[in-house]
Amino acid sequence: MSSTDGVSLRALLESGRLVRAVGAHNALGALLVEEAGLDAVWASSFEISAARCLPDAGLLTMTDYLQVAAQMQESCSIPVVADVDTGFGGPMNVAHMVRQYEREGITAVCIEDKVFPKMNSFVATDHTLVATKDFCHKVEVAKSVQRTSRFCVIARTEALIDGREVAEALDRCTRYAEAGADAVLVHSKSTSNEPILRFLAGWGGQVPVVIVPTTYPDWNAVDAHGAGVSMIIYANQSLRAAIRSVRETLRTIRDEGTSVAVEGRIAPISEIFELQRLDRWLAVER
Ligand code: SPV
Ligand code: MG
Repeated sequence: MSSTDGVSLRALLESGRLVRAVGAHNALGALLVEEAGLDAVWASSFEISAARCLPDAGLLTMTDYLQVAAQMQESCSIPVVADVDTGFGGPMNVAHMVRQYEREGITAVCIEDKVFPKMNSFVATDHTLVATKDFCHKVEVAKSVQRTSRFCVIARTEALIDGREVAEALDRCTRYAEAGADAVLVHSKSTSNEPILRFLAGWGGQVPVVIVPTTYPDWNAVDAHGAGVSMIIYANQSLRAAIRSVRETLRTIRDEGTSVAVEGRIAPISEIFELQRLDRWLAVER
């Protein structure tokens, strides 16, 4: 089942409950997010690029990202929130992107206000932003071409990533909401939640606020929700967990000459059959 049939991000945001999304880079990762009882999958540009051993620097094409997001949405029934960077270029690229993503069953995209090609927010480099009015135009274009009312556009500001003041993040997000954004994402690389708390104190509540607490992970979800956050994205923890775990397993196999020592801590084949929904496939054959 895809989220064309299932619950949309819009419905989750409108419920007033905290929405928790977790990053993934393929269909299996998306299914694991759903299986864990989380609300949405973040089709992370960082994870999807890393899965190709490439930096998150706008190297992959829209088609590359869309293919992964669509496969994720096919594998699970919770909404996939597609991280579409800058929208892959200018307003025309944004229009094309929204049409293609919506056609593939994606119900939410997140576009950010950096210059194309962007660089991952945690890289110590330039994070130049486009002018506020130019990004508002992208948001308006995205909203004007969507075909169904359930499609959601999250407008993300990188103002704090670019070292600008909370006041600018607030001004940008206010204008993005006025341009039609269904939610705003305020990203931060601070090791404290303090800039986000100041943002929330100044936010008028026009649309829901989304955060990505990668560098301030100690802020509990319940407390963040209480402070006015509607959605939290745990953007890359699955990938980081997988890398650590696979490395440890491979080292053990290399050093011990057998896989005996890892057998108790790796998934049995039967679990993989379940994730493949093998029973259902075999029923088709019968
Ligand atoms: C991603 O996961 O690709 C994101 C979040 O956009 S960040 O890596 O923090 O930029
Ligand atoms: Mg990204």
